Amino acid sequence: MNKIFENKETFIEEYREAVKELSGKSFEITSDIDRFNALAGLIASKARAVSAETDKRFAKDGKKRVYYFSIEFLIGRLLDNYLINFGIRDMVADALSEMGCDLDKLCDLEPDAALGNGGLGRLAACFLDSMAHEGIAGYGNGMRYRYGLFKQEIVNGRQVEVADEWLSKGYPWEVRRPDKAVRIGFGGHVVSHTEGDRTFYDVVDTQDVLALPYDIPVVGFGGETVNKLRVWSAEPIDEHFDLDAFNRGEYANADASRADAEAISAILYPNDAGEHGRLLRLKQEYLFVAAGLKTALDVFRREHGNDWAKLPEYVAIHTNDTHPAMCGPELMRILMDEERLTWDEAWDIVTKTISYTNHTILPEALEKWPIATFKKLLPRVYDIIDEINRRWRDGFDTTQDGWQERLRKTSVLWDGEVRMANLSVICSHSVNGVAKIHTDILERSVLNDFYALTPEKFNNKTNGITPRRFLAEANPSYAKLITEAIGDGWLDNAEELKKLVDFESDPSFLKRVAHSKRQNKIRLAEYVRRECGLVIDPDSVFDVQVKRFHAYKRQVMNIMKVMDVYNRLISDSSFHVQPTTFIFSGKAASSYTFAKEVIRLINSVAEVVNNDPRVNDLIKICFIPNFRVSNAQLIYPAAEISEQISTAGKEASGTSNMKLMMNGAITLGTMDGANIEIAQLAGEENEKIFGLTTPEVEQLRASGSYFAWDIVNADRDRLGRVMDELTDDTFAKLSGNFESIHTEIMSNNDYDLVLKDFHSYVQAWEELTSTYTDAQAWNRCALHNTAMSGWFSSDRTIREYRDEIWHA
Ligand code: 26Q
Repeated sequence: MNKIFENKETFIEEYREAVKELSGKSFEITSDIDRFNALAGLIASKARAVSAETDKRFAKDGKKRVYYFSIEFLIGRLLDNYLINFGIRDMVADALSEMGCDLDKLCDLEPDAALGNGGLGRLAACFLDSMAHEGIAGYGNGMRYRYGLFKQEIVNGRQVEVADEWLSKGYPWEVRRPDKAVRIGFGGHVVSHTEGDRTFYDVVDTQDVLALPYDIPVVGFGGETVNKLRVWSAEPIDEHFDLDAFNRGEYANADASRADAEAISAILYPNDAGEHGRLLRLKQEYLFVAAGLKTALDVFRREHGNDWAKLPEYVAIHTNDTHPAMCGPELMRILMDEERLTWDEAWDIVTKTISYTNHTILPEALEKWPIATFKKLLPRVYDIIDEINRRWRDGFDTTQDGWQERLRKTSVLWDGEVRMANLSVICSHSVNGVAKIHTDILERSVLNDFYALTPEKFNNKTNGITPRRFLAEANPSYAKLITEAIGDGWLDNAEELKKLVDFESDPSFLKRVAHSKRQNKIRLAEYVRRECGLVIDPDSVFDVQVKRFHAYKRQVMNIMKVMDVYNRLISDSSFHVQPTTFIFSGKAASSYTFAKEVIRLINSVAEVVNNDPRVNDLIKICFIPNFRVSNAQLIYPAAEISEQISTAGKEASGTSNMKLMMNGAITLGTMDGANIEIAQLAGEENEKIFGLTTPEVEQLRASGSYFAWDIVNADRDRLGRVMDELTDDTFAKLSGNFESIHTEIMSNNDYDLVLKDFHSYVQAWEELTSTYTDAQAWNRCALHNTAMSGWFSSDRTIREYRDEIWHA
């Protein structure tokens, strides 16, 4: 363990000094925000010192460097996490309390860096944690958005988006590095000149912006390795400030070039299909790719000189989805146009250096760009893509049956569009999915034509989560109990959680498990009372679905289940349920009308149900606004049922399923994504699985014999009633009925199979909750889930990437 403070006394001394330096005042009269900034600043400076040592060690050892390119890093808050990873959390909490100050309160003041949408961005953040823990020289490369993902407010049941000004109070973790700025050219045109038998290309008349890096330290658990996350901000090249315009009173015009450049890193785009084709998004993608590659190549050159053939030996470039797909053509451009390698030399290096992870099989989510847009913005990169495509076609074996169809499906350029997934596959030596079934689907269908040509490129890397943040930090009472039972080795090696199996038949231990869960439920109930003004009962079952809103995730099926339960409670006196609090949280992309209507439906049903004295002590519905990493850390530990109910074949992996499992929630889910591996590890008897499987979904669709109306008509009493209530005024109390949801489901013949799976879902829920009264059996099952969750540590995932993809 790296000791960054001699002892508590030296910590207090240094901390007082830091507070004084930052605020000019002595500790006693400073505000909490000054105290937070000084503490984070102090830890950040220690982290940077260890980072410099780490870097020296890596350089001396000739370590391969791994660059993780991701347009999102959903890192959340860092202070608590870094104190845990440095192994000084208890000491610092103690010291602060001696100083009359509460560490938790200070941690709560940290802005929640929301530089990501959901799963993909949080995965990137967990990977940074695990790379540092595993001692990998791993660096994040991403974007520094001025506004993170919007803040969600709920007004009259509806989602309202508010700008997230996360930088407004300063951000103590980052260091601006103007010395490492990179000039990025957009537009212009390609010129060529010949030297001997070679032609060289260049782009002239470009409009340039400056990519400015900010470095954030990444502290690995154990404190031995501190890596870096580098995020890029766009700025004007030089101050094109127009004094004449300013003096004429045209203030906006005077600073126009600044505004144009800064727009590139102003906002994070939502993960909604409707956002494709925005020029600014393409600029973002190129900016962080071009600037990040420049960083990686500069480091390589410094350490290994100009022997580019050695690049794959010392550098791995990993592309998180297709958003960094320009890594391929941009690296080709640098190696050919700037370093003067031939195409063949450069191509060999590029394909040995780059690897690609796919995160979705939804066809509407596969990234495509109009060729015309692309060519105009990035003419040279486009020409290289054109050449990659031409060579790909030329290499086709036209003696094989069906080659034309295969060519159509694998081409990068088709129908006037650049297909980024195909570009990513062709430029990579490795292509992976994020759960076993997801990789199977990629191989069997979405990328089947590539798989047929190069099966050896394909591999699976089931996602993982960091147990430091999602167990140790989020759930301190459970973590303490676990450590008392099995020691603290699980922090380092989460597979040690398996030792908890020995305690599954220990009634007194199970009672303590239940006690910790109850404390976490009380903690969440207090948060809910503060944030929503709603009182929820910690003795009810906490049934939780928290994730982005999307049709395939089927939050609508969940709330329809609640509507059905409510209907039966008020009309059937023989019907009983286990008292339950249905907890929802998550954001919908601002242009995704259906998803936003589902949020309004949940809040509208809540309004009616929560105010109906007939059911009040039985069911409550709670929508927690503004789901983000910080409140997720309160929600997961309090959950007892983990709702993972996507249509089979649609959720690539899911990671909230893993976070909930690790915190002792029981999965109520379909056989989709990583739910399958969860059920295998924990045993199906310790989860509740329902609904159609992927092959059944495929068969049903292919048969053409599915008629949504038949399902509704076959069950007028319950499903029919729920559907009717979407269009009548039962739940139209806040702002109108839900005709649009009804229409969306029926006019698409129940595309997401909400109606088809409804019955088995409600039944599974009833069966599962009916077992809640046997507290001991329930707690045993909860503990078993935690015990078997260790495999889902992102440390395991990262070791697989290291050994099988990066060879680092
Ligand atoms: C693309 C083009 C233009 C604008 C936005 C986007 C965009 C942005 C973000 C497209 C997709 C995303 C995010 C996708 C995502 O989070 N996918 C999830 O990744 C997780 C980690 O692998 C999986 O566990 C989830 O199953 C998957 O849905």
